[in-house]
Amino acid sequence: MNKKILLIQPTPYDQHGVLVKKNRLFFVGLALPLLAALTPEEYEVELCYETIEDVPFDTDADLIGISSMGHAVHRTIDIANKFREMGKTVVLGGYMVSLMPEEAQKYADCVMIGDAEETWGEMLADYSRGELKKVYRKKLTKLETPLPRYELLLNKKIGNFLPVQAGRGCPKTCSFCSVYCLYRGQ
Ligand code: B12
Repeated sequence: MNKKILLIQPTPYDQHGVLVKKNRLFFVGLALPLLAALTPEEYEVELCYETIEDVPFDTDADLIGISSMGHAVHRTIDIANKFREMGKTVVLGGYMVSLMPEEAQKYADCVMIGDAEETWGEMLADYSRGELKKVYRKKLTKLETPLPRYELLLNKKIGNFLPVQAGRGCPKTCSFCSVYCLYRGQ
């Protein structure tokens, strides 16, 4: 088992089953560079935003982390299946997985529910000992989060600004919103 992790944000399929690709992803999500920042230094971390780049299926990384949003859930499953067929270990996390963890477990070696700040390091330690658990879930009590590894984004085709996060969750309880479904107004 090597010390390299590939983190992927899948792109959705369009109505014809073709992957949605763009020249530029103007507003990049922070989940991947944040997971990279939570990763111990001995690991090499590579990020892939599939909307603007191709998934390197020939990667030598043994551990593959995939972030899921609802619109790209079918692609998430396809990528997970392909890597697992190659014998890689697949960890799924993010909004969609957190809302449907039982379903997600069918396609992954490990599922992380909710925020990863307090579980990512534990999962990596378990993984390196060969004791990976099927599910990790720890409610965030206080948002103490490192600076995302922005330098891993700088050479990518993104907008000319970088996002920052001001918090997590939302005090509103709008029935149509995934943030409410996950955080329940907290
Ligand atoms: C930035 C953002 C975008 C950006 C970038 C998206 C991208 N693909 O990278 C843009 C503007 C492009 C965007 C677009 C869309 N977005 Co958007 N977006 C966000 C936003 C505001 C912030 C996300 C973020 O960076 N958060 C900060 C990071 C650090 O937090 P996080 O993502 O939650 O990650 C933590 C955990 O979830 C977990 N985690 C996340 N991924 C993984 C992976 C692994 C392996 C593990 C272990 C853990 C893990 O660990 C992280 C640290 O704790 C969220 C709302 C929100 N407040 O979170 C919506 C949100 C993610 N978006 C959403 C939606 C619906 C969309 C669109 C589909 C909207 C549309 N109809 O077009 C499009 C999709 C476009 C596309 N092709 O990707 C929904 C997703 C709902 C769902 N069920 O999946 C959200 C939750 C908004 C909402 N109110 O419902 N979005």
